[in-house]
Amino acid sequence: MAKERFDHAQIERDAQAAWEAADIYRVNLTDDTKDPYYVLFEFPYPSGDLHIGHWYAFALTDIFARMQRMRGKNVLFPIGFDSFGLPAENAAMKYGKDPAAWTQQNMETMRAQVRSMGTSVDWSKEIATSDPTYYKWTQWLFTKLYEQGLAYRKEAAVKWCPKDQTVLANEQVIDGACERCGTAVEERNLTQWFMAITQYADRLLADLDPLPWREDIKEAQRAWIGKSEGAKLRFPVATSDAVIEVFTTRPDTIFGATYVVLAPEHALVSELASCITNTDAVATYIAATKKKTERERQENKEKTGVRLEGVQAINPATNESIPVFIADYVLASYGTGAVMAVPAHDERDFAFAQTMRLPVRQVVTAPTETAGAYTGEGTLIDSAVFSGRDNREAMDDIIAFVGGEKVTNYRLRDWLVSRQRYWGCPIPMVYDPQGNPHPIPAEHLPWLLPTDVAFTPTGKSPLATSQELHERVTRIFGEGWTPEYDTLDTFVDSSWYFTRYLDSQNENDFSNEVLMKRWLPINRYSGGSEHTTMHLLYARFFIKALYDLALVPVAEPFIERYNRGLILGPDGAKMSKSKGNVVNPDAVVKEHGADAVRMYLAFIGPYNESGSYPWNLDGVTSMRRFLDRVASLHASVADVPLSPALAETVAKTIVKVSEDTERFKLNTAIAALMVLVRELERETTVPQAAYRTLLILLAPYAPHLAEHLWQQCGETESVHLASWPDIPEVVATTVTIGVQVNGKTRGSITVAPDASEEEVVQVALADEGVARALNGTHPEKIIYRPGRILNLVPAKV
Ligand code: ANZ
Repeated sequence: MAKERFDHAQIERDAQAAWEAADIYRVNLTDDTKDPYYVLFEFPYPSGDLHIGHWYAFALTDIFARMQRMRGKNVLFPIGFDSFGLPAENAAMKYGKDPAAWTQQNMETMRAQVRSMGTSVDWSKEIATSDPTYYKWTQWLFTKLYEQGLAYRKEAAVKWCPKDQTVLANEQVIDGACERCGTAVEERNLTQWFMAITQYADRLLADLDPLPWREDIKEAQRAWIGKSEGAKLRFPVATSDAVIEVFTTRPDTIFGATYVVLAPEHALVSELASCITNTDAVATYIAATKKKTERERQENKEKTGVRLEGVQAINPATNESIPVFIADYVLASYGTGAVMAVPAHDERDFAFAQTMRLPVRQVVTAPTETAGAYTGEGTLIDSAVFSGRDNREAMDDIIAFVGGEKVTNYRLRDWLVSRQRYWGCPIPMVYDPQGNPHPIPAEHLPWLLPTDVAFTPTGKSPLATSQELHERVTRIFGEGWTPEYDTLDTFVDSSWYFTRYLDSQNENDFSNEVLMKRWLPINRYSGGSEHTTMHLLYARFFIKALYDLALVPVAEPFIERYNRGLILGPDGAKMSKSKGNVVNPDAVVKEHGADAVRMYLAFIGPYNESGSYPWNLDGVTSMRRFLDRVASLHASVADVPLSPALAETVAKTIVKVSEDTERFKLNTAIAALMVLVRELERETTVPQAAYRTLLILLAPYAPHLAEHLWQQCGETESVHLASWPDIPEVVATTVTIGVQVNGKTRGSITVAPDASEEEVVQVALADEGVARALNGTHPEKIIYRPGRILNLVPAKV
């Protein structure tokens, strides 16, 4: 049956204009007749162009926000811009553009694009982190943390590109070279600002346990914090009175420690210089290490290192004299920066011992012969008086025997927040003539970013070139006082933005105490999995610190967290400009309509799982056809009663769409809508009550078309203000069918016993396991035994 194609452009324009005119998405934060519900998505960086990933992030969260609103919640669903950051500065350098103007212009473009999606965000709460009215409070909060000793200065190494004359982020160092120009990077020491996140390590861990987050997200945070219980043991240097302190989680293996390894940067290397006889080799190795990032050093590559000739250490358990090495697999910043190496029971030590042809001494029995290191538990052997004991049980006694102490170590480092960059929040500090730091008093905030700066890299922070900044400091603080030139990591800006949405115009406070009590913590926060560790952990730390200062009423910012998957290019590779596989949503929206794009993205796979899905234009087209079918049904609608069978399908659809949308399983919710539409198409006259329910259930997914059809039903109020149907108790008469792909069971689905083959296939395609097995291909052959089993055979490649 040929279906008429509705005019999406017209429908979208009308709907968006009507919503704006009636301001239906503005939330009254003080309304206490409804339950508050705070839905948040990660605010975007205004890069200037909304890509399909933004759609995936915003439009799908919007589906959930819309349903919550229709279910009677008072929904806060805000948007803002994370508008400080490097690209604005790069544009300034490349094209001579003013970063502020460039950013403004990009925000303007993006606002229009976000509107085109048909999102229900409340624009009245908008914030931009680069706006002085916002960063005034970033600065004020920084000074509060400084007063608590939670922001402090110390010297730290940074990666430095001598050609570009700039500090590089870790991600900008590739194989020891600058990402942009390929020059070998160097290391420099700079005095920089840090936040004492490590003081909160234990609380960040403990408070994670009760959160209803996906276990893998929690696990990633735990691993990032990396709490590790072990011991500090002392290995005296034989030829001097120096002592090498090692951190180990396996003190039980000390009788097998046949050498010691220092990080190349370890202070002892220079202290022992007079004993070292192979100085040149050592210096060369240290220079090579400086070019690598910590991440590169931890990669599982072949181990390298250099022996410190002339230096020997004493194993305190065996009293044997053992060699000492430097090797880059030992990191200066972890533990004590030195390890006792036990090649028989540690993989990295084993690999190193193989390369260096060092002895391997087993001290824990292994249940079976192993080719590499045995890292499991067992009975101690070759361990003097401890031989024969269980390794775990003997642990404490061995620590005492060698005079060591138990310690807890964390992988988490304090958070380096200084950036030698222009387009960021100025760190609100000044220095007196003696060089002591002082926070800038509140009456001088916002401490404005100067505009008379040179962007050409000179090796100094761009702020150092500002005449105005110098004059400002002298005028306010006096002769000899100097400004801080660094700006803050943008992760500081984004660690508290969600509190600002509650009172974005407040000139006297960073947020509003009463509203924070009512609206925090955030009910559901959706975002990208790349933010699992840094942003999510920083925000949790920040809120805990502010909680301790009695500035916020909660110690955890987010109740639920949903990480979305990734939309890949049509070729299945990660979308990137260089690969030329970036999908421009504007063109697709123009052609097929915003609703079809929203629904396609919702149908592509479960939203709250870490899958990645290739973009497929055919999928958008078929979603559009589905919407055309919904529109065409309208002609057959009449006020007739529902048959009992149809009433049951409607009831089941309500249950399925409500439950699945609630858990962000948007794909299976859509599959249920498809089943209902198929049923309605079978009726010669479509009962009005059933059709109206369909439109309400569809409204969060296809907000424009649902609005249009709702008005056609004679309604004058928006469908988005309609009440979600009550969720009926369904006495289920369903069957469960096993689904095979190529004869292998990949999932099971639940459908009505009389479901058609087409419906069954539709539901099966939405099943996660099945979709994964099909891997983006379409089944060529379908074998269906009604009510029992479905076998899908994909086309051969
Ligand atoms: C001896 C040993 C024997 C170890 C054995 C392990 C197994 P986590 O769990 O990550 O804390 N280590 C200590 N400091 C290090 C550093 N700065 N750089 C690289 N490696 C370091 O791991 C702690 C273990 O990692 C320590 O325990 C140490 O090796 C190594 F059968 O000591 B072990």
